Amino acid sequence: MSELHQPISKEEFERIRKEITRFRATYKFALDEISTKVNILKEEFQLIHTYNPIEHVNTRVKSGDSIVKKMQKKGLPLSLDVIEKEIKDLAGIRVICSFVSDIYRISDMIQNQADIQVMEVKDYIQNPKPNGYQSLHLLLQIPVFMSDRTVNVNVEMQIRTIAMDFWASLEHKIYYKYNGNVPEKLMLELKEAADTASALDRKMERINQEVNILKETNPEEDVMINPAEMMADLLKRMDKGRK
Ligand code: 0O2
Repeated sequence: MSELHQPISKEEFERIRKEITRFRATYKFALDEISTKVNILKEEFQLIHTYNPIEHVNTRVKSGDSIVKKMQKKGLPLSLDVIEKEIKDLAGIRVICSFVSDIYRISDMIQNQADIQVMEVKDYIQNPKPNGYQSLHLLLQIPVFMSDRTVNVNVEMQIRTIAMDFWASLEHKIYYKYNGNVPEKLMLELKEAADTASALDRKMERINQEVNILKETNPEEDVMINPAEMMADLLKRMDKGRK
């Protein structure tokens, strides 16, 4: 009988259950912290620059099922210490941006935050994977302050455009549908679709740049405003924003 099949006491079962709950909670807290950071950047951009570079944000703690599959694939034992050491994306945040230039802007801002340690950067935009996958991956370490200790937690941040995300979610479904053995013809079509998505991103970036240049050379006409009226108007707008 393998070690896994040895009967364990109720107390031992309860101890392991608590340990796993605490383990998962640590990654959830890290995601709460990084989400706050991204949301602050998003709101600040909206308020100060009246421009929002972030379309949407998703977070997830890797499911137990995915962890077990990954550990089995790597031929490693299911112990929390080994899982923590070997799986770097237990906590994942995906930031979807409007334009490729926004990806690097957000990445720089995150990397420059004093309490964040950048462990690794994988730029699959400059160097797409052979199947066409594109995204900027940052492996970050952020401190989580608990009641009795501070833990530095790994978080994988994937930053990509809407087009990259559309491609990746479809490819992910196809990959799992075929259990990793995607037929050659479909792989070629997916690669073509990735190139099309990439061309679309380049085109949108160019259009956006042209619009920005137009805005700079043709600013809206200045209107003479009474400063007191302007102040009152701005304060009222802030009230509305707060509701
Ligand atoms: P899920 O379900 O998203 O969590 P690793 O696989 O982490 O041991 P690797 O390949 O060096 O090692 O990691 P990398 O390149 O940083 O990729 C990790 C994650 O990026 C994946 O997590 C996917 O989310 C995404 N990714 C990477 N390559 C591809 C790809 O070709 N297609 C798609 N759709 N996503 C990709 P998981 O754990 O594989 O999946």
